[in-house]
Amino acid sequence: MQQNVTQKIIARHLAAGEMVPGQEIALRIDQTLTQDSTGTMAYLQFEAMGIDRVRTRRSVAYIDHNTLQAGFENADDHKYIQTVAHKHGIYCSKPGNGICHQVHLERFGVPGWTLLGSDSHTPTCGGIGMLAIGAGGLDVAVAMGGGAYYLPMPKVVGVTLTGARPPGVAAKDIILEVLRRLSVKGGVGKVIEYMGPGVATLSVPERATITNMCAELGATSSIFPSDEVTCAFLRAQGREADFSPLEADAGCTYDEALTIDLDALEPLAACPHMPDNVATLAEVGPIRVDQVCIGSCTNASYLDMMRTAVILRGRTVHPHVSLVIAPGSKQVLTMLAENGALADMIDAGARILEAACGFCIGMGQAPCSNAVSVRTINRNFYARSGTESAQVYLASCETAAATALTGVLTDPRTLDVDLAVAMPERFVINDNLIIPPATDGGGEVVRGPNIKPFPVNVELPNLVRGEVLLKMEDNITTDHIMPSNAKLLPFRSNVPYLAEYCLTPVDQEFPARAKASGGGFLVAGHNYGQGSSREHAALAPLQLGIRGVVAKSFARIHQANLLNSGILPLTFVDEADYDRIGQGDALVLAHARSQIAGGDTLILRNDTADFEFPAKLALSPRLRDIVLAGGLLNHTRLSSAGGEGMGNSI
Ligand code: MIC
Ligand code: SF4
Repeated sequence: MQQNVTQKIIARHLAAGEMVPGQEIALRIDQTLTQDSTGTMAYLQFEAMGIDRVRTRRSVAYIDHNTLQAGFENADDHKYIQTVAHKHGIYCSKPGNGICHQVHLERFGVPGWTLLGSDSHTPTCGGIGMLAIGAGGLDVAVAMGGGAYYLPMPKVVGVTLTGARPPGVAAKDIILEVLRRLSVKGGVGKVIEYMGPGVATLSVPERATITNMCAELGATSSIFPSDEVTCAFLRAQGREADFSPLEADAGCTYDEALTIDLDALEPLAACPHMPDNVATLAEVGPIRVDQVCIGSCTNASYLDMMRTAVILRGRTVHPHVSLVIAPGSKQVLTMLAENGALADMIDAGARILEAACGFCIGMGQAPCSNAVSVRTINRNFYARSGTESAQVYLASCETAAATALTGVLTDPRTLDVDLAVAMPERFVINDNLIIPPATDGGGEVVRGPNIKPFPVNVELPNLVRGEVLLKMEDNITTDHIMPSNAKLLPFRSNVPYLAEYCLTPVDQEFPARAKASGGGFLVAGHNYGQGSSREHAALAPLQLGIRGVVAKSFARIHQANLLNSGILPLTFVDEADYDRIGQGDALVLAHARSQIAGGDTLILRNDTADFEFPAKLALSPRLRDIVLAGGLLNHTRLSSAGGEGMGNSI
């Protein structure tokens, strides 16, 4: 049977299940990646499994998110990650080496392989033809232990790219156009696969910009074929041996289709506060801009930086704009330093930051009150910049650089600059910040005082009862549920501390209310938990006693994280019931265990408003056992106590 690229990789890695969209499948995982802000938790969980060495083909621990080191906590976490990685067979990419997805693309990604990463933008490596999926830390820990990754078999959306982009129109504009058409929930349960003649016009890093932002579509992953362009990229990285071609079979089918005519595309921007709130620059107009930030795993490749430098060369940043630039990796930064582009940027007035996530995750560069900030990142969620009153627009490097010069949102095509930049024949290769694992069993794992035990749920009781502690609208992000900023990111290995800030962007009083009532339920609209893979967005509610979330729909990774924590993700059968539930109402799920064991539809009761309503909890038998056990860790323990090894997942 003819297969598309996604189906080919899945078929080669299928450990269980049938490739029928929506049905649970298990995938063998070749590579894993973690980053520091989700990694500490993933490695604590990996250690709890008692496995000596990772069983993947390659696992890499990156330190890139929090490199501010404003206190000992952060540096302690780095030390823990480096020592735990060394001991257990994991490569460690030290701070300064670059953003996980950029470095993985450059140095480790292999076409046709699977990659599971504890970061929602892991699909970046789809740009090199990998099936790369973001997941919670616990799922990645299981994969490091050799366990399969379970997920619903995705549908595959075929996106045909025709024509070629006009100069000044970037890969970022392609993915913004996809977001405009599909929305932030349009990709849920799907892999977005690109094809057509336009593919050959895109370099690997440009493809990676596009696959990176499938996270904003809510998609499971996104992928390009592996072709001549891929081969040239790997050759330039000194990794030609990792190349293999991978293309869709002629006549294969897709579950959905979309066509984008690149010739007709123009520069776009995502307006505050959602990545799918996309308009043309002409529609937004020349709004005054206070800050421009260029970088992140979406747009900090060599090409991105060179195009930025070409625009800035010989010019000066506008007096009322602060321009900051963070190259994506040490490789990129070295090359800019060697070819003089870094001097062009500095000369123009750019503030150069280290190769890390930085401002993208609110680690510094919070804009001034009421600022307009134009950023090349992937998320403009409310308050993510660190300034609640700021208005963040997402755009390409070309648009951002042009804007930095004029002080107003500017179409780069209006500047008289030749943007033709060639891909290098050979990248500068120096992996001296990547520490290989120990070959002799490793040394001591160093744990600083900031590392606190994480909450583990108890077996699901038969009567689940509690107050609706917060009622929320559509599209609540994990940045709402568990905010990340320079003050909170150092506490990613300290869930009790983080819980004090859980959902505070929605309601400051929530943590106190949850504690006072001993836990309860959350009620939400569509796409609850979109955004980051951080399982802290499940662990902090667990710490506060949340037993279930009743929502109109969930984002994929967050739903998996809730299940792994033993919190019930319940979906309204009749959305009208959402309107009949008020904050403060008492909800009851009676006979919870038998209801869950008995089927997909559960009956809940609103004791306060005196009515019953149905909610869906559609689970595979494996997930049902996990929920009944009170989460994946409990399930794993119970299964191993019963002599079945480390649970179904391993
Ligand atoms: C993000 O972009 O939100 C992050 C920070 O990279 C997260 C991971 C995290 O919260 O640590 C992600 O996208 O998964
Ligand atoms: Fe880092 Fe931002 Fe990319 Fe997340 S989205 S991995 S914070 S650069």
